[in-house]
Amino acid sequence: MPTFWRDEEQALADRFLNDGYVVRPAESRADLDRLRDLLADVAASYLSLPRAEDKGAFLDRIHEKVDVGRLNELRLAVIREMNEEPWTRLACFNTARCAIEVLVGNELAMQLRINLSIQLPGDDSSLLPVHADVWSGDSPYEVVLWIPYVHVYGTKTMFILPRAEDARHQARMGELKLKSSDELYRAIEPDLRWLDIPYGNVLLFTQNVMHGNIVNREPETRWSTNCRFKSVFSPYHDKKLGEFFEPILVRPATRLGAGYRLPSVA
Ligand SMILES: O=C(O)CCC(=O)C(=O)O
Ligand SMILES: [Fe+2]
Repeated sequence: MPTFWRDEEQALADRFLNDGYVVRPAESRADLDRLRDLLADVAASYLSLPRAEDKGAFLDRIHEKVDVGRLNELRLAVIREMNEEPWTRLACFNTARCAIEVLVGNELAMQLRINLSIQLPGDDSSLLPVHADVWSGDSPYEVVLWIPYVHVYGTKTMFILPRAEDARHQARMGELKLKSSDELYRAIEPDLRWLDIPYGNVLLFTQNVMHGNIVNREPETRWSTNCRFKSVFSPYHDKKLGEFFEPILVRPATRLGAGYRLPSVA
């Protein structure tokens, strides 16, 4: 039987299946820059600072302007403004649209609200210890588009457990009777990948594998957004269509099919 995959799409799919993630250049640098600039300008306005010339450097050094006490307020303000702008979800999608169509499908549901994570150096108040989102109500059919707005590396990035290692550790979790996420972290630590992602690239990953972050010990602040996509007809879990997800691309044949009624013969 001939493969129905195109070569380059097959290569992308294989990489994703093998590792559980792929890092690739943003498909639209203009959309990525526009998102980054929005984050920087909204943060500047919230902190009553002039708009920065170099938006990336401003984001990297935001810890010089805001302390942990006010961080959550800032984060919520930026999330609100980002989600009020009508163009931001489309811009996110445009950074990875072809890859998402290859990895997830071309009839898609997208998360309604984009999440933002800001991690100041030394801040232990906004951590996401090792987890797989599917353990807490996400559908295993979801793929996360994770976009960094600064160069992320070392402890400033997130870690992920590649699929094979994840399967090995998940198989042993019952027998190890790990009592805390700290113990779990110590067990998987040797196999973790710390994703070094220069600005200009995006990450797509499955939240079926373990991932998370630790205290950022680098001298710069991390800024990233995450947003989930799934095939519109794949099974939903706690995060429902219409509440958490919204269809963004439904093809004509599906519309025709969904709206069709057989003529009544009675
Ligand atoms: O941003 C991070 O460090 C973790 C993100 C995460 O856990 C997620 O998007 O599911
Ligand atoms: Fe997660």
